[in-house]
Amino acid sequence: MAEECIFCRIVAGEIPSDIVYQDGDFLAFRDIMPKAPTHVLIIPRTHITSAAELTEGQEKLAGRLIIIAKNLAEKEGIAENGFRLVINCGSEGGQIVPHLHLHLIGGRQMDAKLG
Ligand code: DGP
Repeated sequence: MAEECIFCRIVAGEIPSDIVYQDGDFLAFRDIMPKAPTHVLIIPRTHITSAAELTEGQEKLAGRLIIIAKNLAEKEGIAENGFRLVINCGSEGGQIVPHLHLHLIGGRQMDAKLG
């Protein structure tokens, strides 16, 4: 656990969150500043600063993030109409919290253009 990391503190239960999924390796909870009716963050319990820190051999972890997001999209009822998955990486990528997280966003029409 990284002491100063907000998401590590959520994993540790030190900061409350609206958890929608958890298993031994991952946690998913509702974003505190939702950009759409459904906005969930899926994170590994272990501290990985960003997607840029992923290494060869972590394919399973990276893939699980997407599978969990897809399962949650179905559970949230947004899979049929569509949804968006986003990983911001680093400062120019718009990453604010330095703990790898996948945004699952849906429940409204998304702008087709990115950025
Ligand atoms: P990013 O820009 O990709 O680093 O997005 C970080 C997201 O994390 C942002 O949408 C707001 C959310 N967030 C920040 N702090 C908290 C928190 O304490 N609880 C929850 N649930 N979400 C948070």
